Amino acid sequence: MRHKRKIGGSCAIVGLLLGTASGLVAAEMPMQHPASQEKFERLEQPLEVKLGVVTGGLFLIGLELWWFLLSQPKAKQSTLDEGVQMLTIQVDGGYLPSQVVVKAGQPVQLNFFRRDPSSCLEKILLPDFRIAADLALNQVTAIEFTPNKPGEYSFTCGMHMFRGVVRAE
Ligand SMILES: [Cu+2]
Repeated sequence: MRHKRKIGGSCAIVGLLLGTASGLVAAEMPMQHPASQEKFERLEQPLEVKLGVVTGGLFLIGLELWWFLLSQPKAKQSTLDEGVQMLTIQVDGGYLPSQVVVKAGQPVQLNFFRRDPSSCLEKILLPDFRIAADLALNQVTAIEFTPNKPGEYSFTCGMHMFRGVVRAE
């Protein structure tokens, strides 16, 4: 299931790029070649094809927005262990859960369990706490910090491609 999500995400990105690219090409062609405009008009594709490209592009853009903005899994609450708020985060094609909720002013321990071999996810960054750590494959790496103020603190992979949020309340 997790794998399907990952593949779906890549497909959505590729689809968006293709949709945007073909849309841009279609839109810019006549402007870039004003001299050959007549030629283009004669060879022009039927309206249905254009509408299809536009509709497809819009659909893919919508899919992309949904993917990144609305399909986020629900935030997970931490559990308390000897005064430390503990949470395990699976690192596999992203972060699961990608949103966690903790109490401000109390120490937090995030246990990152990296299952994904891709080098993209080998580093974890928490810029708000000046933390940068390597995640060993198939091992749990504990990251500890204390969010003193309520707010949202993000954690990302080394290249900021994957992102998660710690919400301190
Ligand atoms: Cu990355």
